[in-house]
Amino acid sequence: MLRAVLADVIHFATSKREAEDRMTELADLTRTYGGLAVVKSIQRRAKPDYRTFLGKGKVQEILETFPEHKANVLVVNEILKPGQLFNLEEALRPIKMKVWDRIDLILHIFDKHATSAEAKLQIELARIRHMGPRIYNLGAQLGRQRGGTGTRGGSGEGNTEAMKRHLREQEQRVLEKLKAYEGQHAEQRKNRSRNDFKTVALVGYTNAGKTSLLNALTKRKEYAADKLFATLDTRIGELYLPETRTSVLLSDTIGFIQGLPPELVQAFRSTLSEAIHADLILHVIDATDPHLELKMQVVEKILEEIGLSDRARIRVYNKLDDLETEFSEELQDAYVSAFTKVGLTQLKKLISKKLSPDSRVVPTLE
Ligand SMILES: Nc1nc2c(ncn2[C@@H]2O[C@H](COP(=O)(O)OP(=O)(O)OP(=O)(O)O)[C@@H](O)[C@H]2O)c(=O)[nH]1
Ligand SMILES: [Mg+2]
Repeated sequence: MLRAVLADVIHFATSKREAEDRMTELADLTRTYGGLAVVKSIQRRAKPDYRTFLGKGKVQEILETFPEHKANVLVVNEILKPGQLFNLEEALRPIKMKVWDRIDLILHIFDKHATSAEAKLQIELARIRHMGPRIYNLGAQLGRQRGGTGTRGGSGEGNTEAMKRHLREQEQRVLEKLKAYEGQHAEQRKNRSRNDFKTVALVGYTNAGKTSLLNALTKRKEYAADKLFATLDTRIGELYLPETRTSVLLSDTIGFIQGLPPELVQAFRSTLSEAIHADLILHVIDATDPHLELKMQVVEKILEEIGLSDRARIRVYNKLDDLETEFSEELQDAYVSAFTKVGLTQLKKLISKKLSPDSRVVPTLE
């Protein structure tokens, strides 16, 4: 069982509310992994300690309270620099505590939930890319620890050289295997467009209700859960549009989350390929989320990173059944509940409208 100390370092200017919400998300991630948060620590500083991320006093406190909490991993709510990870692990070695950053935790969740071979490969690639800089830094760290050059740093250097080479070779192997899947996806897409299917992709922050909407709109019954990253693969269902009496294909995929570096997003390219090639994007938003603005920005940014900023898009505000406050509705957006199915007819109308040829720019024939 994972017993975690959750630690965050925030700036003095960050509001209490924002600090608590950051911590809640980290605790949710820990719960999603199946772990227990035994300590939640928020430290205010001008900036994280460059050596150990957390201040000296905090590290000391973790060491001292160990007998009480018996935590076995420290999870830091940021991306650690390789040197910081190394120094923290050194400092916590006496109590054998592991150190993870936010990305390590997310990768562990992915790993636990992944079922398909393709998802597993993508996680492997993300892991390699997250590990890379740490290994590159290790040689330098070891060298410095031994008192700089000229001492017996040689074997350490040699080892890290071998590790770097190994990592590069692993990355190549994984990339090649993933290429085969990308080829398959491309083939499937070709068949669909030959059969004249338009494609619509559900995207959004994790836990927004994408899978629930896929289930409500199609006959599929996929796993939806109050967990982050319940879905890691692409799922596709058929959606009938009464307006135009046509069917389109609706795809669901992995949710987005803040703080994912672009290299990691890129590792999921092939899972995201349905979204990348979709005719229309449905951006699903949890209307009850107090942070919907921030989360919408996170999604927009990731869409931009995968080259989708200009794609036709509908914003779909979900969970209306659970919404207590008033909402000012915009005509171009959809307001729905996957639970009560309210708003789904209107959503389908909006989809038909966006997909019908006269609503887009028709290229002139030469
Ligand atoms: N009240 C309410 N809850 C909803 C609605 N739609 C989804 N939920 C809940 O929101 C949580 C997340 O739903 P999912 O459909 O798994 O969300 P997702 O976006 O696919 O999440 P990931 O795959 O984990 O990224 C679940 O607990 C659902 O029961 C809705 O219309 N109303
Ligand atoms: Mg899902």
